[in-house]
This record gives sequence, C-alpha cells and structure tokens, in this order.
Amino acid sequence: MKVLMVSPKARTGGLESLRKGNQILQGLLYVAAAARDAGHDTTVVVADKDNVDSYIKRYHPEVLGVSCVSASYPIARELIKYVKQQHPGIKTIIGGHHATFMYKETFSDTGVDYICRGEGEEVFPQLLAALQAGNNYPDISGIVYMRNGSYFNDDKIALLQDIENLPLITRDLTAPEFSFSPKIVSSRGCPYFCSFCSISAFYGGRYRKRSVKTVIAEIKEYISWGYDSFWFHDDNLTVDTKWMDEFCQAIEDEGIKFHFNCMSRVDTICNNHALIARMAKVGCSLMSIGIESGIPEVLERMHKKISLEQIRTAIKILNKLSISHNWYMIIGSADEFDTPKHIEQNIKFFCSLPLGYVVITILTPFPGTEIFNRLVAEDRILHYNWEDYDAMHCVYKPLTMSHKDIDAYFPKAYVRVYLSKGWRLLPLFYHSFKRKAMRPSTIISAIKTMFLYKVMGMDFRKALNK
Ligand code: B12
Ligand code: SF4
Repeated sequence: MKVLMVSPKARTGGLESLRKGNQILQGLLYVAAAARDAGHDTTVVVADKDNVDSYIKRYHPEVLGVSCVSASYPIARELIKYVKQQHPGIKTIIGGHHATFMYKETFSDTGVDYICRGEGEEVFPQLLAALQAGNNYPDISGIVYMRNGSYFNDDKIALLQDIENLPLITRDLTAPEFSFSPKIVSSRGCPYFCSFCSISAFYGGRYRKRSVKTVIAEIKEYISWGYDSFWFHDDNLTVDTKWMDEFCQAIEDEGIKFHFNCMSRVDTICNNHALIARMAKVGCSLMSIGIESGIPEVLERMHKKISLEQIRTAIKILNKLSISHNWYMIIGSADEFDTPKHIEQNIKFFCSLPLGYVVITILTPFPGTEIFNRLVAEDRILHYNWEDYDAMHCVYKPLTMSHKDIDAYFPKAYVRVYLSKGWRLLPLFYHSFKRKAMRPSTIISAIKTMFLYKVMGMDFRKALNK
C-alpha cells in the first residue's frame, strides 16, 4: 500500500525550539521502516494541515500515519480532521505516548480511523496487511478502533517481545527535503518509576535490550555512510552496566571511532566510575541526566531515588573525565513544596553546582504518568490546552501559589542558573563543539534567546520560540 507518515510540524518551544524544530520523530521512523520492510511504499514527512496537501498530491497515500507528543497533539488533531474531511478515502492512524493514553479523546476529537496503543513495529504492518485484504476491522491487539459506538481492542498496550531485530532506519524513508541523522536505540524502557515520566506507564516498567553485536553492526553501517556521531535515544543507556562494559569492549576490539551522546543517572555514574571512564575513552561525549530538584523531600516524592551527595559526586566524575553534561531541572512539584521558598532553594542549588547545560522545565503532568493521574483525581488539572503541555507552562493548580507565580519562575530560573556559570560556559562550549556533543546552532539559539529576553525585553517563551 502507499503510506504517508507525518511528524507534526512543531510549534512547541523548549528544547525543540532550541534545536530549531521540525525533526522527524524517531518512533515514527521505526514504524515507517517496519511498513517498508513489509513491502509497503512508505514516505515520512514533517507537515501540518496547511501543507499536507502538497505531500498527498506527491505521494497519493492510501494510509496516513501520524505521531505526536502531547504538546504537538493539537497540530496532529487539526491535520487528521482536515484529511478526514478533504480526503475521506485515506485511512488514518495515530500513535505515540499521547494517543496511547488519551485514545478516547483522540477518537472523539479527530474521527481518526485507528489508534496504535504501544509500539507500532509489529502491529502497523499487520494493520496494513488487513486493510490491503479489505478487512477494515482486524483483531490486532494494540490497534484500537471504534465499531458500533464501542472501542475495540483498547484493553492492552502492544509491546514487542524483544527488540533485537528493530528495522534499520535509512535515508530513503524520508522525503528528500528533510535532513537525516541516524539515532541509535539499544534498549527500550526503564526499570525506575519517576512520577512525572511516561516511560514507566508506556512500557509498564519493562526494560528490553538489544545485543551488543546488533547495535555495533548498526553503528558500523551508519559509519560506512559517513556518520561519526550518534545520539542514543535509550531512556537510560546505562541501566545494564554489564552490557555497557561489553559494548565498550566491542568498540575497542573492532577499532571503530565515533562520538555518542546518551541519557544516564547520577547513581549509576557514582557507582560505576571505572565504567564511565571507559565510556569516555570509547567516545561518550555528552550525558543528559535528570537532577530535577535540589530538595531531598521532592526527589523522594518523585521516586527519583538519588541524593544531593550523588549529584555532586557525579558532576565531579564527569568533569574529571571531560564528558560534557546536560542536566534537567524541574520547577514545581504539585505538592506542599510549591512555595517561593522551596523554588528559590531549588534554583540556588542549581546555581551552586559546577554544571554544564541545564534544561529547565515546569513540572508537566503528561497523560499516563503518576502525577497526571493524581492531579486528575484531585481535580487540580487547570486545563487541557495540550499545546501548553510543553514543559514551559504550569498547567496544574498549585496548592499554595498561583500557576502564574510558577510560570514566572521559568525565565528567572534560566537567567539565574546560566548567569551563575559566567565565564565557565566558554570552555564548555568549546569542548562540546570539539567533541560534537552540541551543534553550534543550539548555542547560537540559546544566546539569541537570552539577548531577546534580557536586552530587547521580549517575553521569554516567545524568545525561546524565535
Ligand atoms: C529523544 C526525545 C526527544 C527528541 C526527539 C528527537 C527525535 N528525532 O525523535 C527532542 C529533544 C527533539 C524531544 C523534544 C520534545 N520532547 Co521528547 N523525548 C525523547 C525521548 C527520550 C525518546 C523518543 C524516542 O525516540 N523514543 C523511542 C520511540 C521508538 O518510541 P515512541 O516515540 O514512543 O514510538 C513508538 C510508539 O509510540 C509507536 N508510535 C509512535 N508514533 C506512531 C505512529 C503510528 C502511525 C504508529 C502506528 C505507531 C506509533 O510506535 C513507535 C515504535 O515502537 C522520549 C522518551 C521515550 N522513550 O519515548 C521523550 C518524550 C517523547 N518527549 C517528551 C516531551 C514532553 C518533549 C517536548 C515537549 C519537550 C520540550 N519541552 O520541548 C519536546 C516536543 C517535541 C515535539 N515537538 O514533538 C515526552 C512526551 C510526553 C508527552 N505525553 O507529551 C517524552 C515521552 C519524555 C517524558 N517526559 O516522559 N524529545
Ligand atoms: S525519568 Fe529517567 S530514570 Fe526516571 S523513569 Fe523516566 S527514564 Fe527512568
């Protein structure tokens, strides 16, 4: 069948705007690659309702697949509604974390034909085969649809038994005008249960890993195409320390040279100093790590299972090993710690650390997460304007402050945390460029944001989106 896969044209801010947006979501590429491997003519694009017609004219799809996060759901929603109205012959399907958890609302908002709850690599080709055979109501666990006013197959989130043979993502999957940079996924899921993170809900706490051999073969393939720097999209690359040791050994044995960025945790770094040193030696240039809060009680409530001591030690270890670091900070906790005193304490903690990059977000209750379920139960969700679920807006009712007070801390925290680093940012930038840990455009966007906000007096969120 002819299949068009659409990544919504992003209007969300935060990190995405710093990266200048419009990256194709990696999950969609995996599903597209699986459809291609099953013999379907598949193309992936970035689009919204205003330009999707140009791709429909170019590729004549019979099926349109869409992916989104909560913040880009409104773009996906308008796109699907438009396609349903203007091209009723095209079958539509949406997947991803947001659609998985908000499938009832997604059906009623969009009239989409199918929703994929969970991982799509197996079930999407099964759906395409059924549609090709003229069966519009197949029984595929994870592919949900509405029949006679009831939901069919909505009782389960489809997960792959093992992820060893994930399809290879290749340049030819995307329309030629979009850039391509290979990302690696060596594992899916995470055994931790942080209250704000939708990974544990989506994967049910399951953690699956590919073999070292397969991952190395994939990296070698991409290196043979001329790439030498990769981002691991694993939720937490260092969960399995034995695997990581074997991976480092294999890189050395094979004599392959590349840089890589990944996500990790402070406790793993503290408990595995020698392993982290080995990772640095074989090419690990940047680690992204969630600190979230400098208040031990908040960390405990978030089930983060890390201490302030571990945070400080991990930073020292990474600095010593010259691995660049990118940290996450959360403003707000949706409990009694939402007070100016505690938010100030959190900001001061981040100012006191010899950190590299810090991505500051406002606590956002993403569907499926523990925090979302709690706030819904307590009737403390302010609104469901999903475009504001971009981690830059407070969308819940704090207990003792107003949501506007929390919002106001977002720019303040950025300015104070970055100004506290002062000249120390310069060697950091230099080091990151050298080891390809960060693109120059990211730093330029960050500097531009600060200029527009501090010198030109522009609203901080608007400046981020510029
Ligand atoms: C890497 C990453 C990014 C990268 C994306 C780069 C890229 N090219 O993909 C960057 C940094 C740009 C990014 C940005 C953001 N991200 Co992000 N990101 C991730 C991360 C860590 C990995 C994504 C990934 O590749 N996953 C692996 C793939 C295989 O999984 P998947 O996407 O779920 O796809 C599978 C299924 O969902 C399903 N599926 C998905 N789409 C479709 C479509 C069809 C048709 C079908 C059949 C199936 C299907 O099949 C796929 C294969 O199994 C996830 C966490 C995670 N593990 O998903 C967070 C995550 C997706 N991000 C999140 C958020 C909030 C954001 C931002 C809003 C943050 C911000 N303030 O800027 C922006 C929004 C970007 C945008 N406009 O879309 C949240 C989303 C929660 C939510 N409900 O919204 C997540 C889940 C992390 C979390 N906090 O819990 N992100
Ligand atoms: S925040 Fe990180 S450690 Fe916590 S559950 Fe999510 S992926 Fe795992």
